[in-house]
Amino acid sequence: MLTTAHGAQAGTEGLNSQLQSIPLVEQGVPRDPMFQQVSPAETGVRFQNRLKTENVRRYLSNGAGVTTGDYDGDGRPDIYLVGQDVPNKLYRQVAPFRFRDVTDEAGVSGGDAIGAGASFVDIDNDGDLDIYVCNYLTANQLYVNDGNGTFSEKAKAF
Ligand SMILES: [Ca+2]
Ligand SMILES: [Ca+2]
Ligand SMILES: [Ca+2]
Repeated sequence: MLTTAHGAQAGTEGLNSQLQSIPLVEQGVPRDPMFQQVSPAETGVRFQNRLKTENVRRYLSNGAGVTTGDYDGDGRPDIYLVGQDVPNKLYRQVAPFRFRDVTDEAGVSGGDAIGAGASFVDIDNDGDLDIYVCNYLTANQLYVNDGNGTFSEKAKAF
């Protein structure tokens, strides 16, 4: 027996006749996975955020980061990966799901900074994506897109 807010009592048999049981997932039917793992050999992305063991307790919990965006305007998203004890990497997508490491020619490695995160953003509103990098213990970096495959670090200027 159930009691309503008004104090009236209702039999559970009456409620049961109004309830329906609907399964959330059809059981026994395999579903297509939403994601598929693609190997570094296929993509060309070989980045690893390897930590020095002496630094594990200092900033392991901070993590690093990744951002994606089409910095060169060719219609294919590119990837910028942040390293803590390793240089950051910019991978340009040169063909569908094929990437090339263009970090050095683009000038966006982050140097010795301990990276903590990054975002693609058009900070100067000129139509191309720039890269803002957050660092641990050192100043953040702002790589402004020169429009020719290279970037200039201009955090102080902004
Ligand atoms: Ca691109
Ligand atoms: Ca820009
Ligand atoms: Ca620009």
